[in-house]
Amino acid sequence: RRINRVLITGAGGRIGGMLRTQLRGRYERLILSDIIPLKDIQPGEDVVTVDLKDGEAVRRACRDVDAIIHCGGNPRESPWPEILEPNIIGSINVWEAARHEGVDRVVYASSNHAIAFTRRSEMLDHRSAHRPDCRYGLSKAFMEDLAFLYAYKYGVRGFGMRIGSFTPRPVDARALSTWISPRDMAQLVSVGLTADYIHEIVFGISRNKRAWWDNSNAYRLGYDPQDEAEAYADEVGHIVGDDPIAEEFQGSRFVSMEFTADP
Ligand code: 15L
Repeated sequence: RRINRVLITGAGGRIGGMLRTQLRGRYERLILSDIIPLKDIQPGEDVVTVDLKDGEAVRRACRDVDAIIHCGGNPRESPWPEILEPNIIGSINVWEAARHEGVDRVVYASSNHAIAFTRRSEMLDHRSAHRPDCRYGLSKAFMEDLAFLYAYKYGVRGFGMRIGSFTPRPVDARALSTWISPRDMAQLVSVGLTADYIHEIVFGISRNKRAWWDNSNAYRLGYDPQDEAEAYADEVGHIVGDDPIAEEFQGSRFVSMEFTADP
């Protein structure tokens, strides 16, 4: 099916905002949704202010949409209510709307924190079991399972990107493993918008030598990252935190915060 009308949720956020400019002019219409009113509306853009916990509003935003790029929600560890509404209820509303409005696919921002309660000595791939390292990571694990269910049961294709660290350049030693550059992020979303699949999980990282995640599933689907974090090794390789639990696990601070178990 041809993708003409694309909805970006969280279009005012860091990744959504980058995609808004990168995808400009590529589709007949970009529908941009955020909880905060968006400004500087360009030709080809429609802007809607939507709180993801409002199912009716989400459904309206999905009318006549071919694909959703779901970047909306809370991107941080937070108390339960602030995870439950935007991330859990919000995701349910997005996939319910996709199902009932006949949306072809949802390309969505999952996170490494769905699997990052894992020692840095271990390699994972797209088939590894969920190991959420915080409430936020658990909400992403839930979203992946939600996407799987709606793909196989209702035919809403799902493309889950377990994003590492999205910044203009790597910021510390951990990012030499987890970084994804803006242009690689944009390319990975394009793969999600064009490839043929039912539901897939890929890692949102550049071509990083020190990666902890085997991204062969993304490569198989056509992802060809142009950047590698290793190019910044001299610059940031010495930037290491002093929290031993954070440094031992892939999820870093997301693992060590509130950590009271025996390591
Ligand atoms: C995430 O999921 C966060 O949204 C982002 O701010 C970073 O902390 C990133 O993970 C990361 O693991 O570096």
